[in-house]
Amino acid sequence: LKRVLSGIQPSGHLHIGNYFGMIKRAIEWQDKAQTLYFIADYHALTSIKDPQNLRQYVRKIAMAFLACGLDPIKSIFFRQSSIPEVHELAWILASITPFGLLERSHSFKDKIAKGLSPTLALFSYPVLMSADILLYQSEIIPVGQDQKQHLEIARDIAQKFNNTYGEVFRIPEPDIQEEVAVIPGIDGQKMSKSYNNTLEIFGDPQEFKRKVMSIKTDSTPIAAPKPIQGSILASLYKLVAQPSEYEEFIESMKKGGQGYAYYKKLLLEKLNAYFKPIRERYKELECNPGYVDEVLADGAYRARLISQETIRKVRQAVGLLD
Ligand code: AQP
Repeated sequence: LKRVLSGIQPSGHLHIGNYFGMIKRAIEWQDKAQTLYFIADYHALTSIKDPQNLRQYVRKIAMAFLACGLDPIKSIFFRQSSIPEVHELAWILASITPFGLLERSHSFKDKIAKGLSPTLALFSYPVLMSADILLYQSEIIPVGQDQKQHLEIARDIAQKFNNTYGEVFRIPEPDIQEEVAVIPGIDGQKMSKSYNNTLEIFGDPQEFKRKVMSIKTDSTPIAAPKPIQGSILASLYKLVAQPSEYEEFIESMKKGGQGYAYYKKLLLEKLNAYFKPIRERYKELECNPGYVDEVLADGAYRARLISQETIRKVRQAVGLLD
């Protein structure tokens, strides 16, 4: 069986970009591969400085992933910080990582442009992410397009390690689905917590409605045909509707005669119908905090069996073990 791994940062609330870009695909892999999914709480420390917030986000992201269909028997589901070996590996990988490789990271530059302070941790994020992947000998990494460069860095580091010390690591591959690689936010940029343009799946329903109704559109008059190319409404509708419903939707837009509010309401209904069962499961999980703790403890135990085996090989390879 192939080994599939992915992670999500508990740095805010789960949005539909995370769901369609990564989680949905991650859930599909559960029946075809050995799957490991984790809550990247060490990574979240680069942006979340309030301990109480971090605790809450970890719990909410864990419930969200479970509600979306993560099966804790089929998948190993754990917190990144439950596995200390990841830091040992990150240090060893850092020792062979060229500075210039990290200097080219778009994500680092973007995050600084968005106002995050340029800490050492933010700069070396791709090294810790490489350790996350390689520690579990992962082969397939379902992610959104924004993680593509990080995956390339992980591949480079794994190859460099193998060339220097002998074959220890499998070389991971990104699994990026073209149609959902970049889900647009309500302003048309990539949906992202830090752009404040997200549609949060488990947030307040009124706020969800308000955000859907404020999706950016052009100023085409009501009677005029609406452009499909670049339409955020059409892109989002396609994610949650049947193909025939989507065809009807865009045919109607092309014909004209309705204002944008009409299409926004259709989208809102479809989104709510799509996420209804997932939201119901989330509500059930909220009533059962002990269950989430148990799942994460069991996942940590199973993840650690793999991480300890890898770290032994790594220590041997680099000369830290006799
Ligand atoms: N808009 C998106 N379209 C497709 N995939 C997306 N992902 C995030 N946004 C989109 C994918 O979701 C997974 C988990 O994301 P994350 O929370 O670990 O990282 P992120 O990319 O930092 O999420 P945000 O909302 O974009 O946060 P900020 O603003 O902090 O950067 C990843 O696989 C990601 O590709």
